Amino acid sequence: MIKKWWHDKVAYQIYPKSFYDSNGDGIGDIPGIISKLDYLKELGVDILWLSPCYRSPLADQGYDISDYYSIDPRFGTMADMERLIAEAKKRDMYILMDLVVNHCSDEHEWFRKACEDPDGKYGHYFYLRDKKEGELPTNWRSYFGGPVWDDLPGTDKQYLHVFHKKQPDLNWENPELREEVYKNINWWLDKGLGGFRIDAIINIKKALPLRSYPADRDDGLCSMQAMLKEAAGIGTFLSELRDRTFKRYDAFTVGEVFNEKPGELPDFIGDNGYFSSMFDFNETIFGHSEKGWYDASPITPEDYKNCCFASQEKAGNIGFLSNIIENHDEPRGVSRYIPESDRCDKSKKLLAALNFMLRGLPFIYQGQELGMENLPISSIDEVDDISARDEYRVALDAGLSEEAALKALSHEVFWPCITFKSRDNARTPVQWDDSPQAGFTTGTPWIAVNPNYREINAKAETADPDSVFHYYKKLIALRKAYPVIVYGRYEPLLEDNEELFVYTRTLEKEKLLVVCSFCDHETHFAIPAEFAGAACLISNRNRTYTDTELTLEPYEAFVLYHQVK
Ligand code: TEU
Ligand code: CA
Repeated sequence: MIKKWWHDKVAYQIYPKSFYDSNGDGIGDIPGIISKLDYLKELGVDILWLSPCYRSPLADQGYDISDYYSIDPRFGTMADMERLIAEAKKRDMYILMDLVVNHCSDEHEWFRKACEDPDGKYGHYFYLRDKKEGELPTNWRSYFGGPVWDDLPGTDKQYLHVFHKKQPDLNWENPELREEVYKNINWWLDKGLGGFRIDAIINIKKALPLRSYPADRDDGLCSMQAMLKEAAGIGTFLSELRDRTFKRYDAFTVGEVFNEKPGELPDFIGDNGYFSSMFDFNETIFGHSEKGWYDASPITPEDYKNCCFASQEKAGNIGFLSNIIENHDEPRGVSRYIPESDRCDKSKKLLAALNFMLRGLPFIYQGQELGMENLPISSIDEVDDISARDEYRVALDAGLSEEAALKALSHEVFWPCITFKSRDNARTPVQWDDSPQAGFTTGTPWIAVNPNYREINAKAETADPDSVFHYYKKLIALRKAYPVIVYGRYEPLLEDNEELFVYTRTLEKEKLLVVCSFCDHETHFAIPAEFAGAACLISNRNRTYTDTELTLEPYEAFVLYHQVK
């Protein structure tokens, strides 16, 4: 593997709307991010990915862009963005923007012009088909529910949107559209961006000619997966994208790639891959059901371990996956992977350690470093997320009562998690201190603050050396100090053990042993002979590891290190 500048870095995702509000309008903004750069520097992160803050009607919270060249006034100005890039650079930090180019907003000028003249230049920027009474061009189901086709206003045509109807898909088959995309990317890279996180990218390649597939639910529609499985040739688009943009700047890119085809990993993240890295979603998609969220199976610690190990095997020495515990689309990891009765600083630290020591690039989602948790809700009316609201309706349509639907979407079946699987969970404001609205805003926040902010907040945790914050800080510092954490070969131990999550990392003479007791009771573990007397780099308990026969507490996690002589 060729060494890259970003290999030993740690990335941090900012969801601007909920990060920090500098002007009291209840919406987080770029000046707010700038004012917290020193906090992020203290934590030790290097790469900051900002979810979209371009001009947008915010129908999908900014993932619907109406102007790729401007900042939405709710988030600030272009001058603020330039200042953020410069202030980050001063602190040796890199800014990534979110590249959302599978679709734009229906309020983008391209789409407006396509409505005015569907047969003209801009009509070819989208997928348009003649409208036929009682028949859709294809029977695909949008990711957010319902058919992917809607009427193109003022015309006798329909347009394709695989996400929300305010997110029309861009036609990547059109070279003119691709040129527009490259021009915009380079314009941003010229401003000094470190790179991009690349949204929903697998969807840019459609199997042509567009056609219907067998229905998989009573609505007569089929999941997008049917078409995506058949779509070949995305590599032609992605290598052109890389060569015309990122590669020329040595930019860092991380792809949101859900289902690359078997054997394609080297093309995506190998030495000359389309992207620097791509997210590992193995744990987050576990238990997924084509019927809908209500039918998903919960994940056990053993499943979790198997998912992690499978990804480590898959990536091997090919490249770096980006490891996440949560993001803006997922529930908080500590609420999803740890039962409520066991959710505490110790178990939160275990989750952090087992992720950080894996091979790959660690990504922290804002507030994760504080151990932020899901938002309790009592009714669907409290949910903002369009995707969760749709999934709730899918559950009702499948015959569940309102109460059963809420429960089914809360994963209560297996673990007593009383929170709803909504994208809102991760989108509640960052908890800065114990003042009203968690210090996020002096006004009324756009989405409710989690009521637990009096206990869980940055002010308290930065002051407490035993906090989850300080544990993350230490994990980050270790990555910078020990190349074995970055480059070491991964090897699983005790694979069939349901309670222990154990693996080693090896880089020439350096060796790391990661031991996590992922269960709610005491366990026993014998330290392998070669690690006898090894140094403990980090632990979530105040004890030593000099004995070889150990009794571990529930959720105990530690990392041993030694150099072979
Ligand atoms: O998500 C892509 C995606 O595939 C989503 O369907 C994701 O699985 C779902 O949101 C989980 O609930 C990206 C962004 O991360 C998401 O926030 C956007 O809504 C979406 O693209 C459209 O741009
Ligand atoms: Ca604001």
